[in-house]
Amino acid sequence: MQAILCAPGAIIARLNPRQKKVNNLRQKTQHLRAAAAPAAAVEASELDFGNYIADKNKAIEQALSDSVPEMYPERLHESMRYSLLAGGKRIRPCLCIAACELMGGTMEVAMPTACALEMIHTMSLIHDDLPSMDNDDFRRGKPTNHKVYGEEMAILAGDALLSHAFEYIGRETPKSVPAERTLRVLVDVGKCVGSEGLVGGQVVDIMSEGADADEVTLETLKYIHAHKTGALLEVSVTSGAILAGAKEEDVERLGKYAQLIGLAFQVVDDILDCTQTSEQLGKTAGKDEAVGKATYPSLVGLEESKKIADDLITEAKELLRDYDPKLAAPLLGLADFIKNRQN
Ligand code: GRG
Repeated sequence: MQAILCAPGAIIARLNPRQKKVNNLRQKTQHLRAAAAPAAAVEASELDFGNYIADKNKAIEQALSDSVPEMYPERLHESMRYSLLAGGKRIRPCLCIAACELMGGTMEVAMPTACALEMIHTMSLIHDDLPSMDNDDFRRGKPTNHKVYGEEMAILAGDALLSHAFEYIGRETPKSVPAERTLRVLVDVGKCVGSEGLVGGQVVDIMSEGADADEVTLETLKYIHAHKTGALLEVSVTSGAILAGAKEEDVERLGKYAQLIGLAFQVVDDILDCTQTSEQLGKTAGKDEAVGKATYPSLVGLEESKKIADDLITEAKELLRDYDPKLAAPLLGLADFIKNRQN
């Protein structure tokens, strides 16, 4: 999380004119564009990415369903399963499995952690949609958890998914994986969820929302993106690599790849929020503008935002250049998928 993460310092820089900030952003992202101009672009070779994702997603859906059985108290488990099995692109589990396989591991080794990451992601969506947070009625094309099960149950289903995630990694990771690798994954995932990760990003996001969008600095926006969204994507990749027994330099390199796709993911998310319909997104579109949120399109415009996302993805793929193209193809494809996704 270190390289593209800027501590916000002061959350709001007052008297900071919009144009100055736009220029500032252009300057600050210049290095991204400069660095992202390789002699020959790195591409996913010979992989039918559609088939690859379909295969992985089928296995992930089954494993997710098995991970939270229907049991007593029925209503709680139904609520957990409602959101966990509501669809979703399953990007985090796919990243975990693809990184594990690239580093010589297997899908079976990564699957418990892959499921746990999706449990954590799902619980963060359930809590994010609550009336006290974003107050959303739709998610993944369905009524949000609290709309169906009520607020108390939605909070508790999220809590249960969060604790189950850690139990699941510890209990279900195959015993062939050395315990210190599993322990490291548990520590890393815990860190990326807490005050230095997702929760920290959400808090800064909430604190920034009350402010005039013109007064939110680029540093703050980057902090929010890197923590709220990037942290979980990063640990998805690095945990897969760690479980496979990757060398430290590979874990670090893949972590950098993940930081770049993580930022691109959020830039694309900002773009989609103002270009897609609610039907296309499966959640309320246009919310950022409605609540006056600072986003990449609001700061630098739509075209510049697309360019920034493109450059981040190109740079991320460049980091995979030294790996066997066949083995790296899934992570290359996932980077493109993040750039080109429509929801
Ligand atoms: C994690 C303890 C804990 C608390 C949660 C509410 C909260 C704290 C954080 C909010 C995190 C949040 C909602 C981040 C947004 C991340 C994001 C861009 C989600 C959309 O991800 P996709 O596009 O969604 O992968 P699908 O539905 O495809 O899985």
